[in-house]
Amino acid sequence: MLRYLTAGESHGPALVVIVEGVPAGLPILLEDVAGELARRRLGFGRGPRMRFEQDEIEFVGGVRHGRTLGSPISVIIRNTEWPKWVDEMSPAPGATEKPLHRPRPGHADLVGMQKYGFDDARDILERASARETAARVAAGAIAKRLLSHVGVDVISHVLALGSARATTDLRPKPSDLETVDASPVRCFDPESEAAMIAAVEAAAKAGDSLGGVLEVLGYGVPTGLGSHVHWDRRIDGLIAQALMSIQAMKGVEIGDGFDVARRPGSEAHDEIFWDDDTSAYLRGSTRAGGTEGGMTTGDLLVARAAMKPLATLNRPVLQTVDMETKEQTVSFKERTDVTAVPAAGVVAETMVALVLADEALRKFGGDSLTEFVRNHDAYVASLG
Ligand code: EPS
Repeated sequence: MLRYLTAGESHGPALVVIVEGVPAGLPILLEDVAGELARRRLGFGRGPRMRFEQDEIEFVGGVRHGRTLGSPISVIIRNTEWPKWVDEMSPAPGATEKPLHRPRPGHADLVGMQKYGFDDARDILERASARETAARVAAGAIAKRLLSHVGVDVISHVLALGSARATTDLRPKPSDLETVDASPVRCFDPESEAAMIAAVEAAAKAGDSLGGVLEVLGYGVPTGLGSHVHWDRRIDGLIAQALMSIQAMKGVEIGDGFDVARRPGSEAHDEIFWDDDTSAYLRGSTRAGGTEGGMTTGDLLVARAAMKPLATLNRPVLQTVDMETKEQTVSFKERTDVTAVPAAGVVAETMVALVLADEALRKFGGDSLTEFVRNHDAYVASLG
């Protein structure tokens, strides 16, 4: 329904994304994409590159006069860092003078070199880098615009950074997103924010890195996206795969996730009520995260992802092997972020929005935005 493909290396000339399946007539501006890309650069703990690199973007297909044509949309994101890398990353025949052969534990370096037959880790790390998520976020900006026409908002916030965790159960609403983005760690709980900032400062001082947990919330998601009929149509499975595909993610929970496993059945589910005022079914809780039987229930969608600390350390201490000499050593040093958890929340929104847009297109179809919205509205009305 909605397909997308990214290309490009972290220090190459540009990243490119092609998004196919977006209905015609969707208003979209370069500013919409630029705004999401700017959000992805947010966050205390990111490295210097985030300060000096601009995401220079251009539509190279699929958009005319501020709206989509129904044809594949292509966005190019130029790396303003490229001039410094022209020789090192040149596509012309040649060789590097600085091959990297002390692979970082926790990164794609070693296994990538083994699998693809390279002896320079740069041949792997350039594509494994989370810079690639800029291209996903450009696609996600388009998915979010589409979803906004059927009343869906996807937002995120940070629940934990290292051992500092949010102490309240407060969840931001779409109208709170500016407040979340204004927090240096994208945390909605002001009391925990200070502890998170302190954790990043301490890690930076130690030359170390930090992971964390982020939560994605989907508001206004229609009932019945995904399906119970087959394993690869289950929306919770699709969301888990999409979130886990983000670089450095090691765990995903839908709703209360692992905590549900510790409760008896009588306390583990979202009970069903009828609301006379709105003539709709109501749930008193979000334990299942807005999914049941592989379908969205129409309630708040809740998904969390756990990110491991970045594998590149400013003070490399992790043991590795020099692949040329087989001597025990420490991994090579690359410029890096202390943490990218606040930015990863924006990438996680993107991935969930892309899954929801894909499933909404599968359910409602439509070659034009008008048709898509009409089909959605008729279905929602039919639910009574
Ligand atoms: C990254 C390392 C850093 C990050 C980069 C991802 O890049 P550099 O080594 O060039 O400073 O800044 O992230 C981005 C450029 C981005 O846009 O997110 C890594 O090793 O994955």
